Amino acid sequence: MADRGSTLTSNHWGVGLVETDGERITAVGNHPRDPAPNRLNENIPDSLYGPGRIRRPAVRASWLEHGAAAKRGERGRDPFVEVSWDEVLDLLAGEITRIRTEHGNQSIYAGSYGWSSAGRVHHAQGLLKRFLNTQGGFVRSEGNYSYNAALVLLPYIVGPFYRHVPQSTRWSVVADHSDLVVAFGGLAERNTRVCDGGASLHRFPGSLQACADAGVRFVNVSPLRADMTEDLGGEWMPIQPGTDTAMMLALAFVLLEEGLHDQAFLDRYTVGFDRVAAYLRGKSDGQPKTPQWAAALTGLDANRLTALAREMAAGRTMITTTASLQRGDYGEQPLWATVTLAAILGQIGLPGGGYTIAMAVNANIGNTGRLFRAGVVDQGINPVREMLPVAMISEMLLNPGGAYSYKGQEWQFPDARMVWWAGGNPFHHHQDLNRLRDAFSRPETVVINEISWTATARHADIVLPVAAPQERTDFGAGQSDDVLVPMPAHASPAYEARLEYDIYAELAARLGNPEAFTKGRDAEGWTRRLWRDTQQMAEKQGLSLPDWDAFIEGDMVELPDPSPDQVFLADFRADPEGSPLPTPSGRIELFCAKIDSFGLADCPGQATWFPPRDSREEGPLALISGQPGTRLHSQQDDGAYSRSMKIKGREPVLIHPSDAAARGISDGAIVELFNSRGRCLAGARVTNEVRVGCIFLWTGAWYDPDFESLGAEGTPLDRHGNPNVLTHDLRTSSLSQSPAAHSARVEVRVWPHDETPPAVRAFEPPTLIRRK
Ligand SMILES: Nc1nc2c(c(=O)[nH]1)N[C@H]1C(S)=C(S)[C@@H](COP(=O)(O)OP(=O)(O)OC[C@H]3O[C@@H](n4cnc5c(=O)[nH]c(N)nc54)[C@H](O)[C@@H]3O)O[C@H]1N2
Ligand SMILES: Nc1nc2c(c(=O)[nH]1)N[C@H]1C(S)=C(S)[C@@H](COP(=O)(O)OP(=O)(O)OC[C@H]3O[C@@H](n4cnc5c(=O)[nH]c(N)nc54)[C@H](O)[C@@H]3O)O[C@H]1N2
Ligand SMILES: [Mo]
Repeated sequence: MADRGSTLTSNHWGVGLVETDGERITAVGNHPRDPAPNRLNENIPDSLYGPGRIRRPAVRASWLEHGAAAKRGERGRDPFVEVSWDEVLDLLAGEITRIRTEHGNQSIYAGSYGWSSAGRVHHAQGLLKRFLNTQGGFVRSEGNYSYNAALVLLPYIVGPFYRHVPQSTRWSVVADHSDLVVAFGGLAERNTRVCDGGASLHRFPGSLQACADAGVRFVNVSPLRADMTEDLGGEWMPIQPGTDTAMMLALAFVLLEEGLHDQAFLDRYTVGFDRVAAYLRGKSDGQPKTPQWAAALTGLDANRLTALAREMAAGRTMITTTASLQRGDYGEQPLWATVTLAAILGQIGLPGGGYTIAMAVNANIGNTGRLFRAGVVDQGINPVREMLPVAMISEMLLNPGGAYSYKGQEWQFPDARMVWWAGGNPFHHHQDLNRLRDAFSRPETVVINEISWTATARHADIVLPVAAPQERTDFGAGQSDDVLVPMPAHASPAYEARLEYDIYAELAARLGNPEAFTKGRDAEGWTRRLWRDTQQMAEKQGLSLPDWDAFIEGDMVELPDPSPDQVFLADFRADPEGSPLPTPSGRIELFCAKIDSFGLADCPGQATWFPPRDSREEGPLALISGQPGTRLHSQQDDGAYSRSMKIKGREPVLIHPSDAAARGISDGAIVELFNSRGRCLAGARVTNEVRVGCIFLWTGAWYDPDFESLGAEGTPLDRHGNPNVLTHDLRTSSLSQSPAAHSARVEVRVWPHDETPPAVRAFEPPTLIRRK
């Protein structure tokens, strides 16, 4: 190994420069051309070789003994038996055959949501789906955890989210044209360390600084001051989470009452403003959406809201709304209210005006785009029709055959007997983990491909240890990244881990149709094939890429930005008849007859205020579980950088000094967070960076249930600090059925000083025993 010239690798958080000792990866640094490198690469070496790495195939002990008749409620606490690759593949091939024969392919759920790793060929979900499609198919999932409400809502009212993101206005245009940026959910640098498929050159900090240098004024509407770097000199409006819709409606109310709305824009480019105006004035519900009304809900000053509305109308204003807002109760509403407010201002489609959704939720939005797509392993055709809106996993497993509503239609849950996950960690990403544990006690067989002993791996029956990105040959070409990165294998797969490609090829051989999966190629053959496809796509753009052998030994290849001066919806503004929107009316739907016709109480036909659902009884504090700065989600939480930020081994929870004082909590103390759904420990970080009444616990600390310490409802204490033991598993609305993690309430108390808190065990492997 490591005989290649290139030392590069690609991750969702950036390019890495790999150092090895000839056998193992010893350090990973950053690319010298990255203008704003981060420290996430520091997690790699420890995570690859630490105790959390899965070393050999493993089978849950009682499943090995009893197969699908094994007790299912013991998942997550049962010991495992390590077995050989031959044995595990024989077992799995037999189980696939049994499930297919007894229940059909529609009983295999392989929606398998998750971010897995960068790399075009060794894409975990893509390969799993390709394999299962050659075996009769599987139940897929639809949507994602990131911006699902946007995915479903926006096509009805403006156009697909996947048009918003690549076409969003560039920061350089904001610097040149905007006077004011009002950022709902802030513009957190921490989140721009990452982009799916790769974030090679981190331009966000520089782009924002250029705006500030050009005199653009920023307003950070967020419960966290740190969601905007101090250098920008922005104003912090510490809003109560879940109340942005009220604030946006109040801003719109002021514009309307003061005649600052752009009637000509509304007439020409939108439908339904009369309904919006009636709602703003309280004609339809008796409540005018005044700044005083919004002030009571948001905790912001009514006069400041009035003044802000006037400032927004006085110059060129860009409204940005992060994804976080729509990952809360009724998450469709802040999106619709954003569009409504921007339409009333009338600057949509003008340089530096209008709105963008999901600005600052990744490195590349607003900074760069991709000139051409890259080659991809074809997933084939899935003969199974059944699907699942991605966040309904617990509901599906708990209610096979149950009915639900989605996009205005009635659907039925499939009866999933086998669950197969590759490249995701539901015991990190899903809400209400105690409910998920219950749900995971239902299927007959749970299979996982993993690098590390995550909580999901511990809840599986069959665990397949797989190679990490630095242990396989591939190339990085992120969806919106303007760079192609060679990813030579720098070390052999550690211990007995294998390439997932090889695992499927062997399974397909056991099931009798290997060619259907491999098409006669090995993994390296696919890599060359995909590179050739990529070269051809480049050629169509007049660019010539090096051939594979030169590329894989060389440096990353930078591509020109296809549209550096992009202005979102400029084409529509210039010619609304010639470039209509793909909505029913061809215009922006401030009132949407289609959605209205669904008759959904939780998502009516126009932007509407709903208060978040958790009652005060759940706890006095609002819990925000934002993305961690020290890792990607739960990936490599056992790495050096992620661990360095823990407090006595627990995930830090940010709490305001007055909330801390009221509970006798001092900085660095171990605290217990709890509500009716669950409990976890965390380390207190007392800081006035957070709003009063609000606490922050980052996502991604590996869930670490202590079955020795059961709460009143029989729920185990999470020793480490995963917020999803506290979040609710309600959907944003029955329109989109999206996750709503950011709308949980909790209470916090000091862990009693005289009691030693239980040690964190998350980074150790589960108990491994000998076969009976
Ligand atoms: N409370 C709360 N919960 C949230 C959120 C929130 O804001 N609050 N945010 C949500 C969001 S936006 C998201 S996107 C999700 C993220 O949820 P996930 O995408 O599930 O999180 P990751 O930690 O990235 O999980 C990826 C897993 O894949 C494994 N992996 C990496 N590479 C490979 C590979 O090549 N093959 C295989 N087989 N496995 C691999 C990693 O070890 C890791 O365990 O979390 C969601 N959950
Ligand atoms: N370093 C790092 N970066 C990441 C990720 C990661 O795991 N690590 N994950 C990536 C992924 S998959 C995604 S989807 C994006 C997610 O991007 P976002 O969804 O934007 O990220 P969050 O961190 O959940 O939220 C951003 C901020 O929104 C604020 N906020 C939360 N709720 C509310 C609210 O109701 N109102 C207002 N006004 N503000 C609120 C919080 O202060 C929070 O800090 O991040 C990406 N970037
Ligand atoms: Mo996400």
